[in-house]
Amino acid sequence: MKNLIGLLFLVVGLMTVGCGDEATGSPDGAVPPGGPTTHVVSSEDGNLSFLPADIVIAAGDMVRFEMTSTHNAVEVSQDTYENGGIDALEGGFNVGFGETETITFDTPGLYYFVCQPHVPAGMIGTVTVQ
Ligand SMILES: [Cu+2]
Repeated sequence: MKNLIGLLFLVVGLMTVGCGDEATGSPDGAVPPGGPTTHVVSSEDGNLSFLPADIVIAAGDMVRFEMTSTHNAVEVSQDTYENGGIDALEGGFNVGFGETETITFDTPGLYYFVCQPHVPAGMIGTVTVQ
């Protein structure tokens, strides 16, 4: 019984040390090397494409959509994307004309987005989250 209590204190002690290390692992809230990255998808007035149109990122990364005044970036379903539609995906991201918004992608998968007025010109894009 005495040994068991001793073991219990040892385990609790180790857990406390573990938490202490974690708390001091990221001073000043700095993102550690290998942590989330912010990528940029932008547009230019007079240029009917996203820059870049297709990007591959890691789960937990962010994409900052920087839209100029004549473009938006609206998430759509795969079906809408493949059929040249413009209907926004319910619950999807929606960056308005001239707006800049940072979206976090936590779940791996393929995300589709379009610039609604310029779908006929092929202004569409994807975010692949690995
Ligand atoms: Cu556009």
